[in-house]
Amino acid sequence: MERTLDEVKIFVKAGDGGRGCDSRLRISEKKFLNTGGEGGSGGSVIVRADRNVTNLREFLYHPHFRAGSGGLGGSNHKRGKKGRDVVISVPSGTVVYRKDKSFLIRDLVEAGDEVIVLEGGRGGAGNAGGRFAQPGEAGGSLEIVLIFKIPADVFLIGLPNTGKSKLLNRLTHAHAREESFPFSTRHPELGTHETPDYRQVLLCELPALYRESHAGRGLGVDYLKHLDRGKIILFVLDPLNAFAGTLGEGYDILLETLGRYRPSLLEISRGVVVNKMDLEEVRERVGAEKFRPPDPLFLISAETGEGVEELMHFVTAHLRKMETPKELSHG
Ligand SMILES: Nc1nc2c(ncn2[C@@H]2O[C@H](COP(=O)(O)OP(=O)(O)OP(=O)(O)O)[C@@H](O)[C@H]2O)c(=O)[nH]1
Ligand SMILES: [Mg+2]
Repeated sequence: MERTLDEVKIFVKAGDGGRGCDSRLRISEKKFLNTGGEGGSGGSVIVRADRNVTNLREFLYHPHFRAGSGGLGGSNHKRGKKGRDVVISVPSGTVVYRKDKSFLIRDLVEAGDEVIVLEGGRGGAGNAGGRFAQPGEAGGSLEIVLIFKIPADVFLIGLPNTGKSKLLNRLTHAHAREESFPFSTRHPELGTHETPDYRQVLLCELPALYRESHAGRGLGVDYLKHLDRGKIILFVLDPLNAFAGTLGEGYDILLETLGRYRPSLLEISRGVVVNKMDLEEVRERVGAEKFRPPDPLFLISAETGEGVEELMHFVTAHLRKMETPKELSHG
C-alpha cells in the first residue's frame, strides 16, 4: 500500500517586474514627448486545492516553482505583458505554512480554495510620466511547508485487529487489507460511504494504536494529526482483543492516547463500536462486562452487517446536525 506523504517543503519565486521603457517621440524640431510605457508586473505564485490531486508525492521530486517575469514596457505608452502566474495544485485538506511552520498562510479545505502566497514584482515605470525609465521590482522568494491532513468526516481508530478495515470495506468501496494478525493496516485507508439519501461521507481508518503507541512503539502516533479534521471519531473495540483485558480498558487506552497526543482531540464527538457480535464468545463477554462508555455505543458485526445501519444513521444524523447553521438549529 502506498505511503501517504504528509509534509513537504517547496521553494517558490514570484516573477520579476519588467523594465519600463525609455522612448521619445519627436514632435517638432526641438520638442520631444516621452512615451515609454510601464513594464509588466511579474507573475504571482498561487497554491490551489485541486480534486484531481490526492497526495503531496510530486513535490518530493519537483519542489521548485517560479512564476514568469513581466515583459518590457514599449514605446507609445505600451505596457509590458504581465508575467505568467504559477499555480501549484495540492490536495484538498492541505495546510500552507511559512517555512518554520510558525506562520499559517492558509488552510485549503475544499477543492477550489486558493491563496496567493507571493505577488509578482511590480513593473518599472516608463519615462512617459516625465521620470527616467525604471527597472522592474524583483519578485520575492519563499520557502513553504505543505502539510496534508486527511479531510475525512469520520475516523475509525482502535487497538489492533478489532475489525476497522472490515468495517471500512463494508461501508465503502475501499479495499483495505483485512488480516487475522495485528497492525496489518500500516497507513491511513480512505473510503467514501454513500448514505440512502445520496450524501457522501468520507471515512478513514488510522493504523492501530495500543498502550505503547505514544512512546513511538508499534506504528507510533504521528498519523493522529489527521484527526484534527474529523467530525466524529469511532472507537472500534472487540472484547477478545489481545491488547486489552476488557472493553473498558481498550476504551481507556484509546482515550488516553488521544489526550496525550493533543488534548483538543478529546473535544471531537465520539462513538463507540463493539465489533464481532456475530461470535458467541463476544456476545457473552459483552453481556458479562456491562460496558457503559460515556459516548453512544453500538454493538455491530462488520462480518454480517448487524448493527451497521444503526451506526451509520447516528453518524449521518450527527454530521447533518453539525452542518446546520446555528440560527436554524434553535427552532
Ligand atoms: N467474526 C468476525 N470477525 C471479524 C469481524 N470484523 C473483523 N473480523 C476479523 O478480525 C480480523 C481483523 O480484521 P481487520 O479488519 O483487519 O482489523 P483491523 O482493526 O483493521 O486490524 P489492524 O489494521 O491490524 O489494526 C480479521 O481476521 C477479520 O476477518 C467481525 O465482525 N466478525
Ligand atoms: Mg486494518
